[in-house]
Amino acid sequence: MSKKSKANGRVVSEPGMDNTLNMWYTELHENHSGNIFRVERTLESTQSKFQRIDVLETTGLGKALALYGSLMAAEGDHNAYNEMLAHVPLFSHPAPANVLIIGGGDCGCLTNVLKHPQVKRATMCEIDKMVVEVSRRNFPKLTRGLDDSRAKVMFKDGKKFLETTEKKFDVILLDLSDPIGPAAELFQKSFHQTVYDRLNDDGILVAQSESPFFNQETVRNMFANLSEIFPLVKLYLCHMIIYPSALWSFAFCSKQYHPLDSFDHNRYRKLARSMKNEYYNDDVHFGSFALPQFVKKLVTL
Ligand code: SPD
Repeated sequence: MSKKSKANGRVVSEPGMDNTLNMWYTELHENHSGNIFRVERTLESTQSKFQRIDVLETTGLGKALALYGSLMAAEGDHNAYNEMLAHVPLFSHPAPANVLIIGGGDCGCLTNVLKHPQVKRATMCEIDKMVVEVSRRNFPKLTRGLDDSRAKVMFKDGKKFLETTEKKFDVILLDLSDPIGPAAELFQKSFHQTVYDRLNDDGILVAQSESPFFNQETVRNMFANLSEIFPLVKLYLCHMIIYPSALWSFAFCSKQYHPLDSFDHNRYRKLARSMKNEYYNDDVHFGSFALPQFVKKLVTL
């Protein structure tokens, strides 16, 4: 029954509009499902030569970075992706002095690589300078590594760089967005062969390899290709709330070292406290290689 007063008649109001500031970021996966995060405001929105770049202040996950409408990083995701991409190979290699990151514009991987005192030089080759600039302005925790004297950042096409450099690396990390647009080339076998050639004889490559739930063909094809190049290829997982399916995969590819047999327990124990990790630890290192059956099937050739 509507409220009524003698003087004013029936009260007219729309309580459903009390909360009009009701903005949501929606990211669809395969056009049938998706992630949705509540947005307080847009902090930056710009277009670089390569892609659209947005920084959003979200309600639940703090600041978040989206490239071409796909979330890459958020303050509240516990840094799982960056820590797993960096620490799993670095604790599996006995002397990771020279590390190369291809991509990685938000600098979260670089910052984690530089938590290792064994690293003498961490080179990051990112095609889009604007991603690094936007990240530096908005994500101080992720970009801390930029101020480390061991960091060397270049703004170049990663494929061209690796095809022309004569340098060799102990560890190469492919911190890539998705296999679309110009980055697609960096997911292909010919590029992985170039990476293999630029690794030292005991080198390790880790490549992000997409969602084992939504991108099964990508995972299957990448692992088949990589297994034709590297003697040892293992898939490992992490939980990433902002990525499709919240489950993410990495390809650990090695010329010599096994990620579990070569794990350096002593070095980990010495460094664990100072690293201030939010996701990675020694148990997670080992557990991340335990695969659910549906993932195991993707990489069983
Ligand atoms: N669809 C999002 C997949 C993102 C994977 N890579 C992220 C790179 C962030 N440095």
